[in-house]
Amino acid sequence: MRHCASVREARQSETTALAHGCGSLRYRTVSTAMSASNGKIGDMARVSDGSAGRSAPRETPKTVRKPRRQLARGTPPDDKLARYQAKRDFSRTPEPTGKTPKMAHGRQLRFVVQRHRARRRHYDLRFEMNGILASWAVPNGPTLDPAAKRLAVHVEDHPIEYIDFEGVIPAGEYGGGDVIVWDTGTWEPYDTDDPVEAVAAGELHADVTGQKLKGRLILVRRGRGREESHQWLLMHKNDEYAVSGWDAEDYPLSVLSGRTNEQVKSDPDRIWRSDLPAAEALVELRPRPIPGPADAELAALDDLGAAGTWHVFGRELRLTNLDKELFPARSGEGPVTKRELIRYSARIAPVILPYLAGRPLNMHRFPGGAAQPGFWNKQLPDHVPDWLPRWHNPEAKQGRSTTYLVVDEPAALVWVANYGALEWHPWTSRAANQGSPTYALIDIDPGSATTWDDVLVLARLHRTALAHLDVKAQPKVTGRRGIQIWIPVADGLTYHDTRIWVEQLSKEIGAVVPELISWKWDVSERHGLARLDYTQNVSNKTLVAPYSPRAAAGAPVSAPIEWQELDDPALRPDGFTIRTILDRVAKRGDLFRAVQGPGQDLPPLR
Ligand SMILES: [Mn+2]
Repeated sequence: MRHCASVREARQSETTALAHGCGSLRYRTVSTAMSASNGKIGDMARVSDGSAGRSAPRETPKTVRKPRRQLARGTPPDDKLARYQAKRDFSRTPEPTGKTPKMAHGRQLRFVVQRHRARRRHYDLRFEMNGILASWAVPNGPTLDPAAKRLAVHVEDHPIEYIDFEGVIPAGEYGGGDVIVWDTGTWEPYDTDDPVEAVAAGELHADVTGQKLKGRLILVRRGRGREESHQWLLMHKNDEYAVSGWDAEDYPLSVLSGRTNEQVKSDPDRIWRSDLPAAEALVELRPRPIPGPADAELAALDDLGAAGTWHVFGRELRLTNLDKELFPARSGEGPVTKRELIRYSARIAPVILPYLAGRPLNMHRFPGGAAQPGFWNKQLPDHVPDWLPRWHNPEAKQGRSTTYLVVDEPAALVWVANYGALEWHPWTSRAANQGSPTYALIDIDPGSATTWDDVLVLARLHRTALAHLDVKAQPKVTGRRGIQIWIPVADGLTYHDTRIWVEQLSKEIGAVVPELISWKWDVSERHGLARLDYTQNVSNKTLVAPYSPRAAAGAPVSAPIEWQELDDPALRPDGFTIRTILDRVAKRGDLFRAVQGPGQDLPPLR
């Protein structure tokens, strides 16, 4: 075992210096690791200093040279940025347009801090400059504490594609471990127009505007004149943003997802293949989250009169009756207006879209508000905006709905809210494969005599059974009186398969508590008992989407819960509303995300 004394080794990579505690890994420089990967990440290294020789294995640590202004060869960073931006285009979210001279392509420069757990936990502080990410690994994390001096190991420049990476790097690859975006925002170099030069000279002052970090960070290479040194100190100026004793470990959640490293590790959205070229390294395991509406867009909605045109998510929507009270008040609260519903639809869109995209939507409309009777609207009318995504059902029978709305983009959900659809019911199957459900549905449907405690008993029995069967499933309260459980199922199962399986499970559970359950179809024959409604597992039958409002006083929502919340005496089936659920999502993430995960074969029940 060698020690970490040499700068060379500290410099090799974050993997060796930090993740592997400097001793256990065979000698392996970043550049050899990169060149071993087809030399293609070497492109990134070349970009970092404009030198052509960087893709070759290096025996010595990076010598900091004065960078060339022109890149001799390799992929120009402009192209990389363009590719990156092209990848983001689908979200239709306009980028902020800064006007300062220190911008990349009309944008302000970005920075990111990634909390990275490899062999050892550390924080990677990265500043966008000259098309790459200049990077430091900070074992104890950046701080707002003006008295603190943090060791910051200057590591290889990273490709710009990495700037919003959150996920897992496979074990055995460079940086293997889990990564969250711990903080991100914009930055400006202070007292220089040439941050690359400042880094080369060993001192960078950066004014950062992140969600956690604010104010001026100061990075200084240790030992002036020792250009070989990769050990820097990171400090925070004693400015208006300084906070004594501030510790990064007290703020462990991702600013992207609200998740911890542990949560990301156990259920990642993305993988970064360090062994592939930067442009190919990102492997999306789930659809990429869509950015929510900008503050300015929300303010514009607030500023509209009773009707008007709202520009949001890159679309133009004609909104009407914005001050109409759609949901009666709950005690102690005001009624919920249509404007508030529309605002909610825009803000929840990034969270709910994975459950709606690609699926025909049955809309439960209440144009007169939740206090009036509603009706189902499946057929999309002809007079709607051309851009609304839709699906024509090739198997529609005579006289049935032929054209369905498909909420493939967030603006479509805003349209739905403006259309008076208070409840959103996506199909269990995707339009592209309408015979194959992606979920099996369990619907604990309380009768008039069923108490909330009875519902909880039934839900806990399902929890026990599903855990015993090793079937991954997620519960949600309905926003009315019940609980539903969604089970992601493997491709190729039919509605017949899911219906039979859920029926068998329901019958087994019902046999444990026969006093709570009726199997009668007719409500009048159920004597107020609950029903376990496996018949929802059929084409064009739907359950309300997670996060959908319900047409009831106070605008309750169908809220995903964790299994252990079934034991929480404070849990209520309609306890979350469009006024409270966004805070819950911000704090705890999307608790229904397991349903988006890989489907399962349903095990035999007997
Ligand atoms: Mn790292």
